[in-house]
Amino acid sequence: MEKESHFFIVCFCLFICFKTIATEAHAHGFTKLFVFGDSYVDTGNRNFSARSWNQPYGITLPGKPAGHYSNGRVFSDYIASWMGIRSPTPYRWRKMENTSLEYGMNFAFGGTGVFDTLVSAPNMTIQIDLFQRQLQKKLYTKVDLNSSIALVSLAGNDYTAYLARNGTTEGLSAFTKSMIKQLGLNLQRIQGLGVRKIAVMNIQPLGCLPSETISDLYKNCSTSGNSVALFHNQVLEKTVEKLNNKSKESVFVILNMYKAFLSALKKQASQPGTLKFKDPLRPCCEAVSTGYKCGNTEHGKRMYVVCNNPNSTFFWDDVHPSQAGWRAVYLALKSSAYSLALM
Ligand SMILES: *[C@@H]1O[C@H](CO)[C@@H](O)[C@H](O)[C@H]1NC(C)=O
Ligand SMILES: *[C@@H]1O[C@H](CO)[C@@H](O)[C@H](O)[C@H]1NC(C)=O
Ligand SMILES: *[C@@H]1O[C@H](CO)[C@@H](O)[C@H](O)[C@H]1NC(C)=O
Ligand SMILES: *[C@@H]1O[C@H](CO)[C@@H](O)[C@H](O)[C@H]1NC(C)=O
Ligand SMILES: *[C@@H]1O[C@H](CO)[C@@H](O)[C@H](O)[C@H]1NC(C)=O
Ligand SMILES: *[C@@H]1O[C@H](CO)[C@@H](O)[C@H](O)[C@H]1NC(C)=O
Ligand SMILES: *[C@@H]1O[C@H](CO)[C@@H](O)[C@H](O)[C@H]1NC(C)=O
Ligand SMILES: CC(=O)N[C@H]1CO[C@H](CO)[C@@H](O)[C@@H]1O
Repeated sequence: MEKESHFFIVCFCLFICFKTIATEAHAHGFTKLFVFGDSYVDTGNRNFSARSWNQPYGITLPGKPAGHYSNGRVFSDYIASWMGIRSPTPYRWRKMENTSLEYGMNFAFGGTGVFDTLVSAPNMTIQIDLFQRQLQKKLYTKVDLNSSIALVSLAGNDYTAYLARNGTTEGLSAFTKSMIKQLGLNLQRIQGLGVRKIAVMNIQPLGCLPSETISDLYKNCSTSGNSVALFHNQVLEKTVEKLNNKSKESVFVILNMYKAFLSALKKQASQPGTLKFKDPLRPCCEAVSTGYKCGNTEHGKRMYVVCNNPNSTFFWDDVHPSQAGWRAVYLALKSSAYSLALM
């Protein structure tokens, strides 16, 4: 009972708050967005046991937890905004009253990967199955899909799971190759269903995540972490190039998150109108000690601390950018020549 009313209040807030993000109407000729991925793009598919539904997530927008792994918006919200549409409804809420399916659907689940990870939620294959089922129900037509974008954010949790299960980075390059091989097959499947453009996020500089830099008091990115990401991105680029060579027009576009993260982290105050993050690798929400994460409580006591102004940090928690961080990443991508290929 209590959970249910909480659910409706949250939905209503999301509806009001995330509605305001759409500014330009169908700015680039695309009308729908379908999202596959993890916490970087999930807008509420996980159940209430996930930390995205706990305090202090959502503290900036909508002011309470709303299933986003950030203090507010996540990356998919910004892509929807770029398209001039409302952020697509999460799969989990597709049957809610007042849920519009007009802008597409979000199939992303925080914690998931190309392969199965430490979180038992739908992997990429299952997410595409869910999408296919909506098409079988004729919720979206071929014409709809021909003016749609698919956004793909996966692989980060595959690495987390590999390291947790295996303990070392030995054999990691073989793992990268087999994972991207599967990712490539999945991308072809999305293409085969008729989606016009498929934007694939490459992997962020893993060595710069607060979970990696905490041991160094958030001073320097780890070069070994970043080289894993660089190798991943190299293999991904080749795979995507091959897929594009096979199709008549370039269906696949890589969004260079690696470059965009680094550029956003380096932003200087001298550039007017842009954000400057003072201690860029330090997250806003920090656990009080190892073994805890932002959002954890014990006997009702918070096991984390939150900074004074979440708008002033690039990272929100140990692995996720803040809303301000995502905005800076989005602006960096928008200004890079490569992302123009999406238009
Ligand atoms: C995805 O999940 C399904 C169901 O749990 C599982 O059968 C399948 O092997 C997984 N796919 C991959 C590529 O790991
Ligand atoms: C919530 O989701 C997690 C991960 O998918 C799952 O293990 C758990 O059983 C779910 N809990 C409820 C109450 O549905
Ligand atoms: C998709 O749209 C493009 C551009 O509007 C058009 O050239 C193409 O024929 C369409 N394809 C399908 C399958 O409708
Ligand atoms: C762990 O590393 C070993 C040695 O490189 C490799 O053979 C094995 O496949 C790895 N385990 C997993 C789960 O990938
Ligand atoms: C770490 O960062 C500090 C200050 O930013 C810098 O002086 C130092 O050279 C860096 N160390 C390494 C190993 O990169
Ligand atoms: C894709 O096609 C271009 C031009 O034909 C070619 O130079 C390139 O090697 C191809 N890439 C791959 C990965 O096959
Ligand atoms: C943080 O940013 C949001 C959105 O840009 C704004 O609405 C809010 O007032 C800001 N909060 C603070 C404390 O500056
Ligand atoms: C906020 C909002 O749009 N509410 C609408 C929900 O749906 C009912 C019935 O379809 C409308 O009457 C409300 O205006």
